[in-house]
Amino acid sequence: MRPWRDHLPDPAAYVPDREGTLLRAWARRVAAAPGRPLWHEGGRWWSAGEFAEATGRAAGRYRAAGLAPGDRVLWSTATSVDALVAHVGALRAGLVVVPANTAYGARELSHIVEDVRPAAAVLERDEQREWVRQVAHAPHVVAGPGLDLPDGDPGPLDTAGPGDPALVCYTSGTTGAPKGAVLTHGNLLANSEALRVAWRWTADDRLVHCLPLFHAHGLAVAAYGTLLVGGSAVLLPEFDPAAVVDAARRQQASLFFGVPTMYHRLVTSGAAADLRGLRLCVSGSAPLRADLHRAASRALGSGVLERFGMTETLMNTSNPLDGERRPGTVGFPLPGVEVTLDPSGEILVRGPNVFAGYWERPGADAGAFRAAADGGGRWFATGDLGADDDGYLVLRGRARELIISGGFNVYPTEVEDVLARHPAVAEVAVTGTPDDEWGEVVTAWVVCEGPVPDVGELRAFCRDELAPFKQPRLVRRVDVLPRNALGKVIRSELR
Ligand code: MLC
Repeated sequence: MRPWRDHLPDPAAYVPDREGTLLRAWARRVAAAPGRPLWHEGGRWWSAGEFAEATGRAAGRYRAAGLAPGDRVLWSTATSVDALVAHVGALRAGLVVVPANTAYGARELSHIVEDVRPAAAVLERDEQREWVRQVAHAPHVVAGPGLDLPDGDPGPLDTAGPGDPALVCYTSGTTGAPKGAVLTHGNLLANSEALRVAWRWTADDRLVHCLPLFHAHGLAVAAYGTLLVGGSAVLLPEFDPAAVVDAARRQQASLFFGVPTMYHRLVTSGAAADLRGLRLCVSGSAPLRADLHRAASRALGSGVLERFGMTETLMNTSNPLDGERRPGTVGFPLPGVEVTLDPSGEILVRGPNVFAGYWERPGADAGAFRAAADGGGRWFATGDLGADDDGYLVLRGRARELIISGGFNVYPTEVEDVLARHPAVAEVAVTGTPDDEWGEVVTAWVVCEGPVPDVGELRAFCRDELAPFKQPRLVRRVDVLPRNALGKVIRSELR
């Protein structure tokens, strides 16, 4: 892999600040230019100073509610300024934010609450607030994104150090329940700094932000990056091609970040051609097929820049801003990040972006990290397989089973466990089927003695247990599931 120093026009521009935090770097930006626009929502701009004040007030509300540094805050909200105020306010108070998908149902949310034992929960939907109140470790503070709590003295702000936890982000392995990846304040800064340098992201940039905030892409890449560089972003509550074009034009945006499904919709709707004014369009969270890459780049008038990251490491590699943005590849290691391949081809990563470990799961840590032969710190084994194509990293599938649908991760075993309980299903295996729009769609291969339940029935059956994006979209009947000598289903033979 081409090391990052070789492809940056000015490697000296990357001066890692290992003592700092994202919050402190941002506080310096605000102090220097409090009047600069930061977030646009509902027809008006929030200035950086206004947002800083609101987040300080939010920190005071958490403190008044009895929360202390290190306490966890479950946070599951739609993309909005309120959500960001509640989020950044919690970080400023030294609280640890636990993002969760707003599509999660009672079972998915309860697991997180039981595991991380949050002191507070900031939740978008009324029913989510009901569910978490019923869990054994129910948080004692439950609020909506507007943080409708009494005001209080925030005390000292931004005191968390680089090694202190900032986020616990839940992600599944192939087996077992989702586990929390602990990301530190130092990880958040390192990630944003690397992107600032690699994409030459400046205070003059303006992003169209239509990603969910509860994942690394919308949060750590889009929102934190905007804060770090002192730039601005137009927040859209959902992805709609016409709304993206409208926001980009009216607010003279320069950046768009999306998942491949969004690029597919921008191309097929014809909206991509109206985004030619943008300086940079970045794709991530799932592989961008080379043909879609080319079609989108043609329509947008400049090459889509594909990059590669994951919850545990935030961003790892990126195609170059200058030079060839090669379709079908995810480019080179980002500043400060080292990437290598083990003998089986699994991608290993180390650097200041790599998380501290899984929340209260030393066993999972032992499996995820590998000692380094050079004594230079441990490597994180990503579970993705890669190859080196003339210095560019190419993703070659996954060492562990995972379906990526529209940029959301779906773990086959979780879906299989639920479907197997359907009375008509004797056996089931779940795989991802390639799909133009979604990248992959969840497919259930079922063995049934009687009639096969149709997809509508299976989705209805899962409704209380699985968020809609995990539910099958295709159902295929098979007489038997292919198994190896140990009886394990060979999913790769089901495609
Ligand atoms: C929504 N649906 C999905 C889905 N998203 N089904 C499968 N996969 C998905 N990703 C469901 C809806 O619940 C609905 O179900 C039906 O599909 C139709 O919905 P839609 O209106 O067409 O979808 P939409 O709401 O427009 O959502 C599509 C999307 C969204 C692409 C905008 O999926 C999205 O925002 N994806 C981004 C994911 C993301 O940010 N990932 C980052 C992970 S971080 P029903 O049953 O109601 O009909 C990470 C690290 C990194 O991976 O490197 O970035």
